[in-house]
Parts: sequence; C-alpha cells; structure tokens
Amino acid sequence: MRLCRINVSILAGLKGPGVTRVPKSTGSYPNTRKRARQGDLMERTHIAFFGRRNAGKSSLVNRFTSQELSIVSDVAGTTTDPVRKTMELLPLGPVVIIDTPGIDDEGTLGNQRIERSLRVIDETDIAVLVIDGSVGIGSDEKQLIGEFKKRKIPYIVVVNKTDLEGVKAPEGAMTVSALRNEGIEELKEKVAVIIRERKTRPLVSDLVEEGDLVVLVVPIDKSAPKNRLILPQQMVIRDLLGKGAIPVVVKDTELDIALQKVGKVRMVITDSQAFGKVSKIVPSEIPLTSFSILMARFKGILDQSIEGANMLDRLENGAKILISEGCTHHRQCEDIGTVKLPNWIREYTGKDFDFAFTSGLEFPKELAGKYDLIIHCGACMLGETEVSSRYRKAKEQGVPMTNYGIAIGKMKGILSRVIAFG
Ligand SMILES: Nc1nc2c(ncn2[C@@H]2O[C@H](COP(=O)(O)OP(=O)(O)O)[C@@H](O)[C@H]2O)c(=O)[nH]1
Ligand code: SF4
Ligand SMILES: [Mg+2]
Repeated sequence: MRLCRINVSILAGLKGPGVTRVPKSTGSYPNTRKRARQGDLMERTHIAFFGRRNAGKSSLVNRFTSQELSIVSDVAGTTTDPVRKTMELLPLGPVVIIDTPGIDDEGTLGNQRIERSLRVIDETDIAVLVIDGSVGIGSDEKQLIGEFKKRKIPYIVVVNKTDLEGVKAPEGAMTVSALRNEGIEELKEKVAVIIRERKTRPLVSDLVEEGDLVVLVVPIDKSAPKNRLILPQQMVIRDLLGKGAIPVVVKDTELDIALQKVGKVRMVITDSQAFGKVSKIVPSEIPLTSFSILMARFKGILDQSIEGANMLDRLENGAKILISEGCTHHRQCEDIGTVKLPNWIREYTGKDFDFAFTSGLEFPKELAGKYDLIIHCGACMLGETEVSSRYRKAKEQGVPMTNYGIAIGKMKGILSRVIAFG
C-alpha cells in the first residue's frame, strides 16, 4: 500500500511553553506541517498521566518533562482537555507525554472531561497513575487500574505530595513530591525500564537470512513525498540492514531491470498500491509482500486483517463499509481511502455499498450494527496501542476489519501469495 504521504510530527504544533489543547471537534491531533520531522508517532512511546483532579498530575508532568507544559492550579479541573507533547526525553527516547483532565469530575462538562481522559487510555503505552498522598487511593483509581489491566497497559502508581505530613504510600507504589522535585528521576528510570522491556517484534528480519538480497519497490509519483521515504519503508530498510541482509530499493518502473541484474532475490516488498503491476513482473517463485502487510504483522493484526479482507466476498449490496484513516489530511494523502478504494471495491464485488469515512483520532465507539466491514489505512501515524485498541474494539463487537494493503491484495487476487512470506 502507498501509505499516505505525510510524515510530519502531527503533534508538532504545540505552542510551547504554554498549554495547547486538542481541537474539540474531532478529538484529533493538531495537524500542522511546521517542524516536519522524521520518526512518526508509531515509534514514540505514549506516556499518559492519569488520576483525580488536583492529585498533581500537571505538576508532575511539568517536572517529568522539565517544561511548563501544563497549567498547575489548585482550582480543580483546570486541565480540561488532554495536553499532549511530543519530545525526546532522556533516558526514555522519543515519547509523547499526555496530561489528562481528572477522572473524578462532576456534571455534564465533567463527564466530557472524564470521557476525554478515558479516551486517552486507547493511545497509552505506559500509564502513570498519580495519587494525591493526602487523600489516598479510592474507587476512581481502582477503576482506572482495572482498565489498565484489562488492556494490558503497563502502569505505575505514583503517590504525590510526600512533602505533606502523614502521607503513606501503598505497597508497590512510588513516591514523589512534584512540589519539591523529589522522586522524579526514579520515576523516569522506572518508565525507561518498562520501555526497554516492551516486546519488540521483528518487522521483516525473521523472514530473511544474513546476506539475502531483498528488493524493495517504492513508486515515486506525484503523491510520493519529496526527498524522503515514508516511515514503513525506512523501518523495513533499517531492519534488513540490522540483519545483514541486502536491501535494493527501486521504483516500479525499474523493477524488471533490477530483477535481471541483481541475481538471486529472497523477497520483493512493494507498496501495495502497486501490487497489480508488481505481481506480474515478479516471478511466482520469488516471495512477494508489501510494506503495509509487514506492518500489520508487526502490529499483531495480520490474521484479523486477512479475515476482514475475505469478508469482501460476502458483503451484500448496500452493506456499510467504514473507511478509516489515521490522520486528517485527505488532500496530501491523495484519494486512496475516499476515491480509489471505494471504486476498487465496487469493481471487485460488482456491488455498491454505503461508505462512511473517519480520520484522525475519531474512531467510532459503536461499530456493531453500524458497519459490516472496516477498512483501515496503514496507521503509520498512530501509536501501537491506539491501533491495537481499534482492532480489538472491532473484534469485540464482531465487526470484520482489515487494512488497505491487505484489501488491495485480496482484490488483486494475490492475497495468499502476499501473506506466504516464503
Ligand atoms: N504539597 C504539594 N502540593 C502539590 C504537589 N504537587 C501538586 N501540588 C498542588 O496541588 C494542586 C493541584 O496540582 P495540579 O498539578 O494542577 O493537579 P492536577 O489537577 O492533577 O493536574 C496545586 O495547588 C499544586 O500546587 C506536591 O508534590 N506537594
Ligand atoms: S496514518 Fe493512515 S492516512 Fe495517515 S499517513 Fe499513515 S497511512 Fe496515511
Ligand atoms: Mg491538571
């Protein structure tokens, strides 16, 4: 699949050092091209701070990041929307830090705040639960811990305000004083350990041997970004180099010449939009797959995506298909999701459907009964937890879900070939 062609840090628009709020209408990240940066959100560990109002979340976030990211106030409920900041933080590396409004708010507005806080869990890789040491742990915190456990999100319980008298920490909790800047380094170290422990699945290196030659097909057309490769392509190249394999990168227009020149090829990996053309050029004995299929495998959603793609054969006329993109930039992203994919689907099935579209962080909560199939983009701009939570939601609600690349492979009639990997 041609993952869409933007690679900006979509959080880059934060106006430091003050507070930046995420637009309320869509719940998506500020989408600005300023400070374009390589290394998208997928690679960044999303660390979110949760807790009741006034526990000291914002104070702790400011200490943790050594920045005045969030407003600290003794007026409960000052932080009204999640505040996100993307940054490099020693010893943690690239992270997104998220400060949430409290989870104990009251009234309609309060409920919205709670909703937004809970929504953050979907994108959280590591949760920090901040407890006001002078108040102690309560049912709100227990409920949050229940959510973390359910979603298998690693979490750290931190008791704040240890400068106050009589503050005791429950077993296993860390203690900090945001006020006195105590315990912050220990907290960072603990987060760093969790980051290191997070299982790293191989992207492609387990499919090839040292010295294997792998041809990567990267079409360069008007929708390709100028002067660079997109993230999944970079990641595949990096992984192959790490393995000691030999990546050879070509455009689709030079693929046949390359195959004649390079000798024995272990595998061809292409942009899935070029599947039709590339599959005709690559001899059937050479394994063929795509960047987005490798990404789906990497994210642990391959089987579900294959099942979802097979659903294309069973949809009835008028069925509802949700096409969902991970970021809000349809124009730069060309028209894959909104135009090409619906056309291919109509052509392939000979039927017409009721298409719905979402983008950015808006992903419907209720899927059952509303959609018969969900087709998601490669989600290169979304964190791993966000992606897996979307697929999990679909699975839980019994709605088939697939991604662009796998759906295209299916419609080109080469699905079994491109998921064989060998
Ligand atoms: N004594 C003490 N007060 C703190 C500490 N951390 C935060 N506070 C105070 O608690 C209040 C709420 O802090 P804030 O960071 O806005 O909490 P939030 O609502 O969880 O984001 C403010 O008055 C802070 O000054 C701490 O470590 N010790
Ligand atoms: S997140 Fe999705 S829509 Fe956005 S650039 Fe990546 S693949 Fe395209
Ligand atoms: Mg706050």
